Amino acid sequence: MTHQGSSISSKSVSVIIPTYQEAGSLPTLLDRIAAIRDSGCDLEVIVVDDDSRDGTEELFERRNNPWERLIVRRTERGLSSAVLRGMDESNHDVLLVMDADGSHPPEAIPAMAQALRDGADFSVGSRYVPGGSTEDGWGVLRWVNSKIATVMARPFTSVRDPMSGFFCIARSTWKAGAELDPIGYKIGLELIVKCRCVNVVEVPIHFSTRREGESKLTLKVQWEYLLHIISLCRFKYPRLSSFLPFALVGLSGIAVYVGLLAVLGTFWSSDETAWLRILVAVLLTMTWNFAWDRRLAFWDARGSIVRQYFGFVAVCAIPLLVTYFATYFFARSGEDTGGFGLPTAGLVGSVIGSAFGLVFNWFCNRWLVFRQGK
Ligand SMILES: Nc1nc2c(ncn2[C@@H]2O[C@H](COP(=O)(O)OP(=O)(O)O)[C@@H](O)[C@H]2O)c(=O)[nH]1
Ligand SMILES: [Mg+2]
Repeated sequence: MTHQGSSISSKSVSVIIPTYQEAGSLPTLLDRIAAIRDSGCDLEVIVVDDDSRDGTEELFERRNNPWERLIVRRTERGLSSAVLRGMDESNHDVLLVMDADGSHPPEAIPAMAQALRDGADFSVGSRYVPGGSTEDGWGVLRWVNSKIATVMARPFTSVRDPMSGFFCIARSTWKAGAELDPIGYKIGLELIVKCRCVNVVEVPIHFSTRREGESKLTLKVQWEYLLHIISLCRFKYPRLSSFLPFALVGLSGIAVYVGLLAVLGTFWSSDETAWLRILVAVLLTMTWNFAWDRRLAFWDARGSIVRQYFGFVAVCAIPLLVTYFATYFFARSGEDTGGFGLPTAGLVGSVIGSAFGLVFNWFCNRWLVFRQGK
């Protein structure tokens, strides 16, 4: 979907800056932004600070400029929700988000806003397009990190630098999008996906290394990024995001089943009760699959867990029957030709039953057992 980017006539930009402990960097940044304003780009600045208590509030009191606003959140925390808060409080048609640490050059703001007026759905200050660059001195680890994160964003956008954190979107595009989930650190990527931005323009920037304060890129942030990618997959590719985990859980079920038979066999080896052993292993494996499928493949289902469980077991019974009859058929045809023993027939039968079950169970579970909520 392309939005009405070209209908944005306003020259005014709301610059939103989330901050945590950035009092050291803010004065220079605000001065650079003020210089852009003086050169004819009408803008307001909204800084959303998470109760840093580092002099940020005093700084704004001293500056006392009507176009520079500070919002201090006393109880809430988090980069993405801070950005959303700033967007909520903004007044102009063009919204631009940037870091406070000086890594994003505010001098690129007019070009990024112009890209929207020229019809883009979204514009990014980009390190990885011709003319863009990164300041030397990035550790190898940080570079690898950024590259991996970028590759993981590939299924959602072909933008070369979706991670820069320096981006611009029209209010109308944001409002027309799906509800946003401020999970994780990459609200830019969230906006591209949820607001279905197709025409994304990259404006080359020189990305500086922060001079003051510390980066918040921690292990926790990386874990949250992974969860964020999963949630975006579920939004953009709902079928695939359900079927793939379903297939993997199915595979794990084979290992669980074989393992259970082996373990049960060590202390319960009577031949007469072999059928009972198999039944116990089958039931436990089904329960294993149910628990994981419910979490990973049918995360969005509504309804009672008991009903779901019995539905799941009932659906499983059909591929088990297929396996049984296929095994029986091949064992019989083996008898006639003298070539097919029972273990081989069992193997062929279970491969057929599993392949059938993979497709059949997924469809039945998706449409009958784990029905989606509204
Ligand atoms: N309000 C708010 N801002 C944050 C939070 N975490 C990071 N920031 C700000 O978000 C921007 C990006 O964070 P930064 O540490 O530079 O991340 P990096 O560029 O990936 O190293 C900076 O301006 C931070 O001050 C947070 O929890 N709340
Ligand atoms: Mg930064």
